[in-house]
Amino acid sequence: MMLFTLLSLVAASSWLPGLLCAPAPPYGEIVQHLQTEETTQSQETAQSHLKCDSLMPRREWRSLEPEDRAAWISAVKCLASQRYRRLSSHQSSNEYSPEDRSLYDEFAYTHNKMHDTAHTIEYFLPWHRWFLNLFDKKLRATCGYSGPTPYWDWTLDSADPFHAPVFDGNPVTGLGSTGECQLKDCHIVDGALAPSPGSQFILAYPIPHPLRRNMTLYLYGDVTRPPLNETFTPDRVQSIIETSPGDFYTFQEAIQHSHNSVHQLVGGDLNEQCPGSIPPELCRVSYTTNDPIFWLHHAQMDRLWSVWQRRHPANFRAFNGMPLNITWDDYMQLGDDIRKNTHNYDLHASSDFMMNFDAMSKGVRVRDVFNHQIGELCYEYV
Ligand SMILES: *[C@@H]1O[C@H](CO)[C@@H](O)[C@H](O)[C@H]1NC(C)=O
Ligand SMILES: *[C@@H]1O[C@H](CO)[C@@H](O)[C@H](O)[C@H]1NC(C)=O
Ligand SMILES: *[C@@H]1O[C@H](CO)[C@@H](O)[C@H](O)[C@H]1NC(C)=O
Ligand SMILES: [Cu+2]
Repeated sequence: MMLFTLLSLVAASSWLPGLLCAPAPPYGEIVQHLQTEETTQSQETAQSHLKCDSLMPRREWRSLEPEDRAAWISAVKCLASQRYRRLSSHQSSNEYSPEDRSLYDEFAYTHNKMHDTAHTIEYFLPWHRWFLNLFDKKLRATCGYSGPTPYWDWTLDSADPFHAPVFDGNPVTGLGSTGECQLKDCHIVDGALAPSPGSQFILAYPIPHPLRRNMTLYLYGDVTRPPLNETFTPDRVQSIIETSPGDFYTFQEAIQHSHNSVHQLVGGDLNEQCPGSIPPELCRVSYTTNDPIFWLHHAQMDRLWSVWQRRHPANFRAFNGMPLNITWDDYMQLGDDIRKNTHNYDLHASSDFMMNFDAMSKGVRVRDVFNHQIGELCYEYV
């Protein structure tokens, strides 16, 4: 009982509006201590079943009021203006000096560091569900954002992706369009994130640079390939949601292809393309969260998972690295035949797996993020 009371207090306090964006403190100061991985398993389970006082709404970007769009963008810029120094246990000699990094960059750092445990494997959707939640809470606690969490439903723009409302060039409410690749190494030149005398949105990784985009309808600009927008039409996505009831991995594999196309279509930072001054061999990094569209794009991914979870009773808690009826013994007998037409199967995939978020949060079990309407998540798509 004591435990529950204590935990409710913690959960409630994380929703209190934080300080409004203050001027960046002197370089080198620790701005914020992030949580460590000390939470015990019993707390984990208890916390993940707490009922929510209310559900935070997540809305499509174009349905946000212009004030909310402006407020979300300025909160992102606020986070990017907070200097941040990593806790000493996570410092290493080849890292950038603290004055070059912001709290916003911390998410790019963590995303890159955890890349291999969070991508092209079954933990992709659950890992990003928690990661987005961390970002959303940081934006509210540190920079006072209080509006809806935005997502970008790219199916609505598949017929004409370059004119999607998310690429609006309005200097206050717009996230901006493509970059200037001829003269400026693909730096964006319009919208509220473009460099301007009174406003700098500079990303630290892999080297300090303004936001970059390089939109294209074709992967690598190769017009003999199918246009990228074919993979995220409303029909395609609907059929992905309808097929494979109960088979999480098959759903995730299919939807991940649509997701990849969106990264590739936007190009630049979102597609992990490094600034031109970096030699390609030093560019094996994933700082894709540099582009704030990342958060809208992945909220859409999270929403589609949520839609799929509710589409069929077998889906809600479905989780697997391969079809569920195949056991380890089957695999030992049948060997690679079982893997035919598949890849990245993890026979030990389990919803008990504790996902790792580096210094950014405690570890979180897959099963603790199945339901985003309880526990520490408490949001809904509207
Ligand atoms: C993809 O986008 C292009 C450019 O806007 C458009 O001409 C084409 O019809 C779109 N394709 C689909 C399948 O919607
Ligand atoms: C922009 O993307 C195109 C392919 O879509 C590529 O050929 C070009 O090199 C890219 N430009 C830069 C500066 O990265
Ligand atoms: C798994 O189930 C499917 C259909 O339910 C079946 O076709 C397949 O043979 C089963 N696989 C194994 C290894 O039992
Ligand atoms: Cu990612």
